[in-house]
Amino acid sequence: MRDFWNQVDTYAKQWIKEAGDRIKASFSRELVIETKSNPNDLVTNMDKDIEQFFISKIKEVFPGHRILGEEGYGEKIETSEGVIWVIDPIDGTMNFVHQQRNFAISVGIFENGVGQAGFIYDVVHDELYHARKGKGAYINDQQLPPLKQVSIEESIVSLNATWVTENRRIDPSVLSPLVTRVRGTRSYGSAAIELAYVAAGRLDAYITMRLAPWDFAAGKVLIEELGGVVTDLEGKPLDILDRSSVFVAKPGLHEEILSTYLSKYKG
Ligand code: 2AM
Ligand code: CA
Ligand code: CA
Ligand code: CA
Repeated sequence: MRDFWNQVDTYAKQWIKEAGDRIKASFSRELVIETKSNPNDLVTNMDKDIEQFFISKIKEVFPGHRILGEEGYGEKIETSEGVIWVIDPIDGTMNFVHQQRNFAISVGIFENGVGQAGFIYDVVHDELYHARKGKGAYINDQQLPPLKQVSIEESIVSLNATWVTENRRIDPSVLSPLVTRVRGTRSYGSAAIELAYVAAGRLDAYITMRLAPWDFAAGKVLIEELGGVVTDLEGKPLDILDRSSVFVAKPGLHEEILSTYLSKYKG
């Protein structure tokens, strides 16, 4: 069994690096940009190309594994049995298009609903965040220490300004007192990068109102391996097959923000 997961890990890393090289090579070519659900929801030929690249590799080496990907080239998945690769080929497509940075490849591998491996690759910085359940978490070859407790006053919380202005998902009065109290707020525009930064201790918490499984799958494995807490905004566990709000934080800080601020949120 250990050999099996080592093999999965080795292939995953190799394919993620290859996918990163394909993305870097695309910087010198013109992108084909389309919109999805609304004019700000972008998808490019590279999002599709990278997802198809992963699917062809996985199908070749692990034909029994199933794949859930944002661009829909995987299969329709209704149960969490067996091994499922949850893939976001480019997380932060808007950043990819406008900035050519602050995007990542995100791959989470689950077995019977339990996260076994997580990979977030910040292609431009060549930083691969990865974790294996029970075996530690790393940035490239450097092992990450367990997450430590921190007070609200000393914490940096990542959230989008949308959630403290009028929007249809959360009353602005829930999070604005938290924003006033924390040391600072940030927003990077890539859920995967924000989750990786919580794992690395660069952020203390991340709050967002709607993510899909491919946005949080890898980050959940990474953060939980380091003792961080991953739930929705009501404090409930995330289902790896469902869209959800997401609240991740260092231990202690999670409980404090949940009881002091998020208890006022009605989902
Ligand atoms: P994406 O770039 O893979 O679409 C942007 O704030 C973050 O939210 C990104 O991680 C983005 O992932 C994600 N996201 C989820 N649903 C989205 C949507 N409908 N439109 C834009 N970004 C979305
Ligand atoms: Ca998208
Ligand atoms: Ca995404
Ligand atoms: Ca994406």
